[in-house]
Amino acid sequence: MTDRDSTSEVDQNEFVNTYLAKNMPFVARDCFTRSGPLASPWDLEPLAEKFGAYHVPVFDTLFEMQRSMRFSDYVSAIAAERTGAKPVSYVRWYARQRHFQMICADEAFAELAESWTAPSWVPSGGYVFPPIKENADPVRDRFPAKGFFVCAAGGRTRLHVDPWASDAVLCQVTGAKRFVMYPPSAGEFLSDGDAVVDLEEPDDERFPTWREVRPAVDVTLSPGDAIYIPAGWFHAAVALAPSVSITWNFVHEVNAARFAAYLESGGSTDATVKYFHATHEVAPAS
Ligand SMILES: O=C(O)CCC(=O)C(=O)O
Ligand SMILES: [Fe+2]
Repeated sequence: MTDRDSTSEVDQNEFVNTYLAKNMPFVARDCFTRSGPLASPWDLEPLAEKFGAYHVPVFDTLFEMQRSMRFSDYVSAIAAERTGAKPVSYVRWYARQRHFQMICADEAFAELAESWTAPSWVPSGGYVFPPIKENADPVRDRFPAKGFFVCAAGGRTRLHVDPWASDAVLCQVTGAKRFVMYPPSAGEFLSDGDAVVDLEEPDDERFPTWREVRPAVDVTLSPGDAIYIPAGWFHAAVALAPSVSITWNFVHEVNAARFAAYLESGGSTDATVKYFHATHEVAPAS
């Protein structure tokens, strides 16, 4: 990445043509606004006050849900962790992205709609997944894997590639987070086809060549920063302080062919793909 790839002076056209279309990562500093309960940079308490009674899903260091707990209990557990108690894992509180989903963050997102804005370089239309042609806004529209991610310092997401041949944006709201990315071409070193190496607890026997590649991106995100994660890129994150991020996935029409190939190779039966196709059906003309 060059310095140019680490500014916020990029408009939607440039983002689409220089980064999205070329599958190149992008870090933007101080590029979205927070207010209300999302504004206090090092503090989860205002969020816990507002949403403490909600049950939120708690995950391992990847996408395996372990249990649910009251958000207030989770925030208390994080506070205890600062004083050395047993570590708790990672809250991934997703908006609805499938028909059968026990816990949804939709109400919380609706209540926080005035508390943040998406970065201005985020396209306001032209999506094929979800199929929103214009006036798209990640603040109020549903997107696949749109969620609040909350964890203590040390909370992390292991190295992985996102599903749906989709891109992602992650906005860092609270606390610092280290973010590492490798290009798709590093896959033969990092993955055996089934699993991907865990950078913190590597299995050198199973992944003997993983040390032969270096991350193309290794950045610390601060509150107000955002990162674009292109499809197929391996990425991992670790919180350096108690952390809140907002993230979502999407496919823009410049990458429609790639998404069509994904659908053809079996993706059309995916529960999230089916959900977004069903919920965006255009009403018949009257
Ligand atoms: O911020 C993180 O923990 C990583 C987010 C991510 O990569 C994902 O949810 O797919
Ligand atoms: Fe991811």
